[in-house]
Amino acid sequence: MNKEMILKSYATAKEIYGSFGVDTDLVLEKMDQLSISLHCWQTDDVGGFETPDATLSGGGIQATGNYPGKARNIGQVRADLEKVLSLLPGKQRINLHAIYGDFGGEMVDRNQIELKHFQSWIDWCKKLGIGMDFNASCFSHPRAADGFTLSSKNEENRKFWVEHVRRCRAISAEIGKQLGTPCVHNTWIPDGSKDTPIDRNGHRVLLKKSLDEAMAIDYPKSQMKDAVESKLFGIGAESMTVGSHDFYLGYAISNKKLICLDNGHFHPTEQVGDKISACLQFLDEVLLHVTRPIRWDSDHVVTLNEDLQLIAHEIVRNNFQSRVNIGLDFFDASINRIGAYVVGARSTQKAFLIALLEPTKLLLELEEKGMNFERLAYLEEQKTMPIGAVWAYYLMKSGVPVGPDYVEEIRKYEREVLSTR
Ligand code: RNT
Ligand code: ZN
Repeated sequence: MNKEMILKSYATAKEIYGSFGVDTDLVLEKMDQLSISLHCWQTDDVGGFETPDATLSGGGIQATGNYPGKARNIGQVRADLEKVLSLLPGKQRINLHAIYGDFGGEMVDRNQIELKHFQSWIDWCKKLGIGMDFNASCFSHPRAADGFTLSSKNEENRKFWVEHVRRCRAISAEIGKQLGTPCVHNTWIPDGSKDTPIDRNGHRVLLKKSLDEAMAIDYPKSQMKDAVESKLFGIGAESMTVGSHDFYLGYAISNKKLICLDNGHFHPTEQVGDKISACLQFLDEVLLHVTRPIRWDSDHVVTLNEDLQLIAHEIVRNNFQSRVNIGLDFFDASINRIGAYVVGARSTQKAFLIALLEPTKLLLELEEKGMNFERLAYLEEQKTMPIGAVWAYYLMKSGVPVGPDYVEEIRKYEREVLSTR
């Protein structure tokens, strides 16, 4: 599409949306305020840099595929993320896992990490003018090999992981302080049992105790916010997950934490979009891990599907933007990894654009009058409105490739950068 075509179709779209009472210029201003936390771990299949050949292990999460060009060092992760950021409209954040520290070739165990191992990441974010989020890494480690970390009955292991999370939170507070925007620190643990356990309660008692210990220090909300991430099951932990949704929702409510809702972590017929307003009756904020589960928590690249759309609608319809922190969480090693990011992030942005373009007031009026056929009809009509024309104009206005033009950019990056790795 050339510039003229984009402008022309936007002008028409603006008029059409205007007839439904929606101001598209205002919508685009709101789009610029949307900030998505880009997970660093799609660059290298959740390997991290503790050892040169680190790979994801344990915890029932798997990156499948061996597409060439994976990032092998911090410089490459940053270059890849910069490429991704350059192809997205708006201003995003970066979400780092503790295993991605700048360890300078030294073996630094998880209970030894310090701010200095993340200073270069903070400086990099400062240079880019973006915020940063952080995660304790309670997997891919000999002390997680038996399937238990914070809820372990092995006291030495449990203490080790408590110390790791404690340090990660302190680092998070410093990240938020230095960057001037609160760092969301998320705790997810793989703990669970492949076969029928006897002592579910014992592990949950330990998990609660460990979280209390790791979170004993309160940091100002302006610096860091704690989130805890639940899960239904993992491969190798099919019979019981210690950190279930019930457990963490209870923990988050009684300790004023954020619950992290990963849409791959529930029964496939459950929708995270439906959970947001339920959780926000009792919590100040939630964190989202936006992903695409296929049959299980497969962490496929996010696409514009109904689950994602409901999430975006629920946030926008209720003005929850300031109470919902949005992060991506997928790792597909079978396709170009930069392409995976851009598809996933752009799909998420599109879902928000569609939500912002909805004539919500009109739909709500129909609903409240009991005109449910009309509500359904208008909802269906929304699906074929000129969304693409507004999206294309937004991309052009933001100075990033319009429509599928970014595909060529990524292919060029693959030829010139990824293929040389
Ligand atoms: C695993 C969780 C967790 C991880 C990342 C790497 O099932 O979703 O969020 O994906 O922390
Ligand atoms: Zn997740």
